Amino acid sequence: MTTTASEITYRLEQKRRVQADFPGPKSIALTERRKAVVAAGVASSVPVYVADADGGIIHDVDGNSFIDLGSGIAVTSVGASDPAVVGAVKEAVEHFTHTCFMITPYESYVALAEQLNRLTPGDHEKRTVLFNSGAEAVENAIKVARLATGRDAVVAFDHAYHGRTNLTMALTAKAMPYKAGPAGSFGPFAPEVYRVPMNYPYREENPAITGEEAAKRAITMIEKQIGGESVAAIIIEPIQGEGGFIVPAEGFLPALAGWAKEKGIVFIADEVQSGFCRTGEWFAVNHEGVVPDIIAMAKGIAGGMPLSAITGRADLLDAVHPGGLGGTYGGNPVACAAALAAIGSMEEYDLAGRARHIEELATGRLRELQAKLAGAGSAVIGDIRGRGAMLAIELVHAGTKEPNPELTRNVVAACLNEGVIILTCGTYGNVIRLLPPLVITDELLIDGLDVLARAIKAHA
Ligand code: PLZ
Repeated sequence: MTTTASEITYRLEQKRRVQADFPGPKSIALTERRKAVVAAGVASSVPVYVADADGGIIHDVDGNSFIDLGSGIAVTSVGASDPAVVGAVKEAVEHFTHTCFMITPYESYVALAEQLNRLTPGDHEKRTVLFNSGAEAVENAIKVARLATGRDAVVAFDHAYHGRTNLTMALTAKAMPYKAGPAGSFGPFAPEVYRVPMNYPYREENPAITGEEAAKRAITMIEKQIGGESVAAIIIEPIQGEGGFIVPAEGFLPALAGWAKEKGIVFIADEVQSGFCRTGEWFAVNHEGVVPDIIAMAKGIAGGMPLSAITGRADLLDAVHPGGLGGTYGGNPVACAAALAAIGSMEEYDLAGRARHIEELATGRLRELQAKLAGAGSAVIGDIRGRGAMLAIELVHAGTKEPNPELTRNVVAACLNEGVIILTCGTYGNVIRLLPPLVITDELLIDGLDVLARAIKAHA
């Protein structure tokens, strides 16, 4: 099994190097240009502009190099310029950039559907449809579930994130910034969306609640407030992403999926963030042997090229009439070629194994830090959780469970100053998330984690 990235070759030197005064002049000039033309609603968390990226490193236009612990939000699992992906893209683009699969189809779409049907959990007959973004995949999973069941209601969870389009905003739990802001709301939102409690072990009122009990709590609410026979779909992120890398207790997902099956409800796993080796398995549901009826995928699927997919039970997907699903760009041939190559790299380098190695390496250090801080009377690390290379640290006010978003912001800023890009998440804005490219070297990861540890100690 591959547990080091030593077989992977890198184009850029895998080293962090930042000047004291970044952003440099080129990035500052680009920020000025941008202000005049790009809408303010699109914000960037790092004030530098990218020139190049490879492995675990991002170079900016002024010659700084940063350790990437975010992968462009869990996208560049195989790196941002994996030679196999780059080669496949070049090869594809020299032949045709687009023809539209709904008009003149091509092989790479079919080949990718074969791969996704093979890799997704379950050995039942499956069908796949390709799209462009995570939100589009989620929307289409719900379209299919509603048409196939003839039911309207869709159940989503507390802390859920499913996208920024109208239906996916409705499915998303957090108002600011996704659904509303100081200037108003993006609503009205899509109807027939219901929200039930998630199992958030760290923040459960009864910390002893089991996964089964937490599932029962959600199921009872669905039965009382909607009625099981009115529900088309239950959609859930097996590990919640934007909501805080929340891993439900063992038994929660299987109990929900089992009940959905009994009631003829389509169980949709939104694996947009957790899929494609990120959690140490091809999909996060695999950790508990859960087989979703439909699985929504994007992000890590195509080495950075925009592509998303739904794969699910053939009887559900084929219930939709010809012409009922599609889109101009869905399954673009260049993106399909990239996905086939990215999947090839994941297999060749055993990136699921690599994700498990990252978990081992990182959680050991983080737990040590947690204990050290607690011993010194500043227990600000409330929780360390996650699977594989989808790991989180929940920061609190010392000795309490009160969220500490200020500390979180300070730590992220301190890391950036040292040349380490770290993302946050969480309903309360107090979760540091680690999503390194799976091809990151141990040395670079350790360097990044050391910077993070120093930042937490300094600001705790
Ligand atoms: N489902 C589980 O994580 C995207 C978005 C961040 P798109 N998450 C990052 C932001 O501020 O926009 C995501 C996800 C899950 C769906 C989506 C949506 O995927 O490709 O961004 O549409």
